[in-house]
Amino acid sequence: MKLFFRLLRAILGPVMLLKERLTRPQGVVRTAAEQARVDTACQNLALYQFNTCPFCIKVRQEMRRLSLKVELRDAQNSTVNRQALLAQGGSPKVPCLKISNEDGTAKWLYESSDINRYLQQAFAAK
Ligand SMILES: N[C@@H](CCC(=O)N[C@@H](CS)C(=O)NCC(=O)O)C(=O)O
Repeated sequence: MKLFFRLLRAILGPVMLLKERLTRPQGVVRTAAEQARVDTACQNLALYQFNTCPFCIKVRQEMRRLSLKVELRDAQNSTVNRQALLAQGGSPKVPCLKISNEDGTAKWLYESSDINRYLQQAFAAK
């Protein structure tokens, strides 16, 4: 059974990554000053994710559509990232967006739809 799922993942993974590449959205274009402001704001964000998780791909595509440079943290192959996600976020589930605050606290936002809604509200053109 384990082997079956491993095989399924091995086949579907590259297909999903190819589809992600082929359907890559055009990012919104901002003025240089506005993009610099957005880039600075994105330094407070990190996406814990798996490369071939469809929900993570959905969030990555939204980040591309909004032209957001958000650090991606592999929670599948990196023990450090996986442990941080579980210990600080409370669940090993991905995608999860870590939103760091100036005072050192952080919010761990789960659920791809909620993450995309947050990104749209924070970064979509007004
Ligand atoms: N409803 C969630 C589904 C997320 C989900 O099922 N993620 C899977 C990977 S594709 C996961 O984290 N599985 C590991 C786990 O639940 O511990 C969303 O839209 O973000």
